Amino acid sequence: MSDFQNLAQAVIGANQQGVKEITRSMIDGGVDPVRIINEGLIPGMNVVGVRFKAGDMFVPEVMMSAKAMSVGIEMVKPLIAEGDMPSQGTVVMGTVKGDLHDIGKNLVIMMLESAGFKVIDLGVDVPADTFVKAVKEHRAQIVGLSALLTTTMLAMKATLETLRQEGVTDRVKVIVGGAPVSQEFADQIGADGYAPDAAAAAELCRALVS
Ligand code: B12
Repeated sequence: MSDFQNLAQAVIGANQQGVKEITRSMIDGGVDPVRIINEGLIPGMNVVGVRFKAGDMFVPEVMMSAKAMSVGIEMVKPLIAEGDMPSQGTVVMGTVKGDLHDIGKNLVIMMLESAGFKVIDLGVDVPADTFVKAVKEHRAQIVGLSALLTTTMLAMKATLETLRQEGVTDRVKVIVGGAPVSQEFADQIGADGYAPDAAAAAELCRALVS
């Protein structure tokens, strides 16, 4: 098995020590940190997702895998954010009300930071008003909404409506994402953009501010 496969396997097995050791040896071996994430850590978490869906893994195990994944992420993060890139602008990011998933959002944040954006992370279960306040306070150019549940896609729509009512959408672009979200849904609710993954999210933000 390749290092990438071993790393994915360690995430699947919630083997924090394994993730730590393999990630360390890959970093020391000069492997591109973005590849460590995209070809090792994320594929591992994807398998966890499939098994969870099939009922072969349960919530506590999924959380342990998520924890193992974040051990690796924390190790590569400083390497990606390295280099004093000029700020491209400010992005406010959060997972919408009722939704506690944040692994994907955190990955998007990491990619945005590495692309030179300043990111204000509002965390999870974020009420619409908090987004409004943060955009005003930080003079953000972009707001990113994340949702992982079909039920909280409705909260995403409601959040966008609040941003519109408060006049915030006149000066910021709203982008949306998360596993159940699609370009079609983004168009339907009138978002300015959608991206299927963290790398595409960084591209999207670059395009929106240029
Ligand atoms: C990990 C996980 C959990 C963890 C979350 C831990 C955490 N800190 O995030 C825990 C165990 C807590 C959890 C809880 C629940 N979960 Co859950 N969970 C998952 C799982 C397995 C993986 C999600 C994940 O992290 N994926 C990896 C990341 C990297 O991918 P991602 O989030 O999609 O993000 C990427 C893109 O979507 C995009 N992106 C994400 N956000 C944004 C934002 C913007 C602006 C942009 C541009 C892009 C973008 O970029 C990211 C990086 O590439 C998924 C299954 C799946 N395959 O999605 C189920 C899943 C999302 N959960 C599900 C469910 C049902 C639940 C619970 C209701 C379970 C329960 N009965 O208690 C609760 C809900 C809690 C709540 N109120 O939120 C369902 C949702 C079903 C549905 N259609 O609504 C899923 C799909 C599993 C399933 N098939 O049943 N879950």
